[in-house]
Formats: sequence, structure tokens, C-alpha cells
Amino acid sequence: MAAVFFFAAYGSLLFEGNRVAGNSATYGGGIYTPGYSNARIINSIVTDNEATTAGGGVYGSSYSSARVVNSTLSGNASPVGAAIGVSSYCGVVIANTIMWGNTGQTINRPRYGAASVIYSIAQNGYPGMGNLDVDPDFNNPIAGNYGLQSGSPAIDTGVDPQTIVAVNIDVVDDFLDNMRSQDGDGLGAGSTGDGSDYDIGAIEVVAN
Ligand SMILES: [Ca+2]
Ligand SMILES: [Ca+2]
Repeated sequence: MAAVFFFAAYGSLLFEGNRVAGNSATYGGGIYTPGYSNARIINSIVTDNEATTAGGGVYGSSYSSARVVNSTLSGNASPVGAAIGVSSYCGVVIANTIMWGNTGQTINRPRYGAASVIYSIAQNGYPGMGNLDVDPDFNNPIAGNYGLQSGSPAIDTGVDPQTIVAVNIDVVDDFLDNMRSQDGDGLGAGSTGDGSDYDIGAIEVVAN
């Protein structure tokens, strides 16, 4: 059984500012979204979960929709979708999210339906505006610290999620309740990402 499993088909889940770690299941080691449900996963850290069939961190069932925004998925494992497993006819929109250091294909590509990924770090790459395939330079993931080192490529390279129609979520703070966005690279807004100074991942680097 996944750590977070809400039974209600046609139900709605808001999972915000939480950590889910070290769980296992057949589908959705960390979070499982059932059919016809609507999930929002925001400012959350999903690590070290395992799914034996699909969706190591998160699994989206057929006819469910999920938005994963400003979250960090690392250390998860599954043969299909190590970070995020997508069933056919599932709609997943991923923005400002780090998917790094998972074991297996980062996101699977189902025959029908697909994930839409923007302004995210996806290991081994994923098509979409603003996506990167670079080490996010976590502070100390072994100790569970998924903050970003100075100079991390995730700093100020995200998007203001409220400006994306398919996301439409106003993210005003981070996993640690620090304000978003902040000028973490000290270069002002506008030069990277969509110019909004939003970081990618669950933890925003605080401006000096
Ligand atoms: Ca920033
Ligand atoms: Ca900046």
C-alpha cells in the first residue's frame, strides 16, 4: 500500500508541504492517485520510495489528473516510472519539480496520454519548455537535506506556476515556509527560467 492512497475515485487530494519517504507498494510507492481523481502535489519531498510495478514516487491511474509543482523526487525506484509513473489516459502536469537520483526511467511514456513537463529537472531528459538534465546539487540528500547548494542550476530557473494555464496554482512559499520567489542567484529577475526567480524543487534558496 502506498503511503498516501486516497480511495475516493472522483476525489480530490491536496498534498502540500509534506514529506513521504521510505515506503513501498506495487503501484505508487509514495503516492497513488486512483481513477477519476484530481491531485495537487505542491512543495513536497518524495524520496526513497519503491514500487514493484510502476510509479516509484508517484503513480497516476487511468483517468486521474495530477499536478506536481515545486516538488522534489529523489531516491525512488520502479521498473516503470521511477519518479512518476503515468498510466494510459492519465493527465499529469509537472512544473518546477526535481526528479533526480531515482532508479529506473524517470517518467514512463504510456501509449495513450502523457506527462507534460515544464521548467523541471528530469534526469536523462524530458521534452518540454525550460527542462534541464543536470545535477541539482542538493545540500545533503543522504541526511535528508534536499535544499540547494549555492550555484545550483535549480536556482531561479523555474516558472511562476500561476501563469501556466495547465497548472494555475499560486505557490507563495516553499517546503520550509520561506517566501517564493526569491532572487537566489543575486542577478535579479529575468535572466533565467521564465524570469520570475522561482526555483525548481521543494526548497527555495533564500536571497542574501
Ligand atoms: Ca529563486
Ligand atoms: Ca535571479
